[in-house]
Amino acid sequence: MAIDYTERIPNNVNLSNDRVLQRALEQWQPHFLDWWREMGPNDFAAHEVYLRTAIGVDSQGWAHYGAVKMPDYRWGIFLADAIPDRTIGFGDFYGQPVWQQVPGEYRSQFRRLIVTQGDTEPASVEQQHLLGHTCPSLYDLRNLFQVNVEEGRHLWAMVYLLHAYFGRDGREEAEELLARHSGDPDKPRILGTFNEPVTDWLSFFMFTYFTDRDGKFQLKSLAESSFDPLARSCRFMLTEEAHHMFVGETGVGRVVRRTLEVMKELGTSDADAIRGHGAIDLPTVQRYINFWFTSSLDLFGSEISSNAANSFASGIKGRPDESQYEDHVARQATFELDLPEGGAIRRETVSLRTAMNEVTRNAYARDCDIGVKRWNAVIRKAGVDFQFKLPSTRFRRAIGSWANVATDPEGNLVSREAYERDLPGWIPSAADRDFVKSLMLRVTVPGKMAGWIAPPERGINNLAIDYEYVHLS
Ligand code: BYC
Repeated sequence: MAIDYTERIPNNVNLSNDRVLQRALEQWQPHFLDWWREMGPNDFAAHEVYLRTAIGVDSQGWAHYGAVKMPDYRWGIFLADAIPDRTIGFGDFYGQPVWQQVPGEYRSQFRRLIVTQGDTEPASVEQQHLLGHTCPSLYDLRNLFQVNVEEGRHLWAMVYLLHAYFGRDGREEAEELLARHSGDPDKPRILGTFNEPVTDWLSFFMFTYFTDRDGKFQLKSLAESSFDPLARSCRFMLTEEAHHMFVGETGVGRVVRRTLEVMKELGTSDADAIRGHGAIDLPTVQRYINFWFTSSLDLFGSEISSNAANSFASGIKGRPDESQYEDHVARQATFELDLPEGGAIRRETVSLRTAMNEVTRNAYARDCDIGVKRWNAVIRKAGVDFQFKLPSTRFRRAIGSWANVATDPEGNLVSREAYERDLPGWIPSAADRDFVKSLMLRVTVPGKMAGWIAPPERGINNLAIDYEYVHLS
């Protein structure tokens, strides 16, 4: 169904046919806009930004590009088209028709997942609240704002589901989504990573590479859901999410390219010399990778989880790309994993259903490695003897079986003392962060880049790199 932009809330869910729901969402809308003004990139509210907006949900040309002031962005409710006669693709109800309503017995489980998903969206906007002030170029500034407005829209996607299918509880949860704030000591965001500050652009690129990729895998799992409106919301969100990971992969890649240029110019790999020349040495980039990859691994939950088993059994949340598996019921299937036990590592066989978080985490880690290999290929081509490596999924974990287990980045058990001693060299130290922050000086001349990052290969939507993507004057 086409998106109706004549409505106060653009939508393709026939909102005007349900006056009660429409009114409830129209009451939430000003609260969202107040939140955006307070917690979003509001210092740039008066400037036009070259943004894409969804105009349809099909694969051809869903996006329209144009100059928009962010508060005028048309946030709305867009579901991917329904798949006719879709049936449940996994779990105990495998093969039965998908649900258009939430069955009472699964209501709280669905609500918990939708709230958790919804909570991450405004959280990320809050984390990036002030980044615009230190943009390395107008191109990057525009990308930041594109990511921000789309995260705002993803919040709308979850709020629609809460309002439309969870009655009063859902409306209260929708209010709470605007009341919790990233890093707030009293009312923090639900998941750990979304309370980490993102105050420099290297962290932003790492966040969009690693943390948005968790978004990709969680959305893929929810896109399999037996609750069809949730599945359709997530399918459309996935199309928007791809750009965020592109920003991360190319962002880190451009940092690496610039560092390689400086290394070549100076004829050295000495970190101090590279830093002295205003670029970020590769070991520092590796430490940022270590930090953001491990923090994002926690977002998949525990290795062994009864929540995950229940969600799979009832068809609430599947595996990403469920269709690639042969056994969609997984009642008898088992899964082997390594667990820490009394200072040693033990291989254990558990029910596959309880290990669904680990299955998804492993798929995520493999996907993360693809970009790392691309960055490494650029380094190799430059003739530099250095390669990035993802740390082990056991390293620096705060959630699950490996939480608070002392390991090195390779995943070998080490003493607590050795861990405490070596950790500052494995993740960004205060000095690393201060150095990276010292580079964050705003560059806003069209086409110009800060000295620590190479230009992108091409502009947005086939425009030139020196196009004025944000009108600051
Ligand atoms: N921090 O059985 P467990 C995105 C909680 S990112 C704090 O281990 P379960 C985006 C868990 O909630 C994608 N708490 O795991 C990216 C549970 O609490 P309750 C976001 C954590 O339940 C960038 C308890 O521990 N979407 O879209 O199987 C920018 C035991 O849970 C953490 C989703 O996450 C943590 N890291 O799975 C913008 C999808 N991990 O309920 C956006 C929805 C676990 O007992 N969420 N806990 O109080 C889920 O599917 C699941 O809630 C989880 C955990 C995968 C997070």
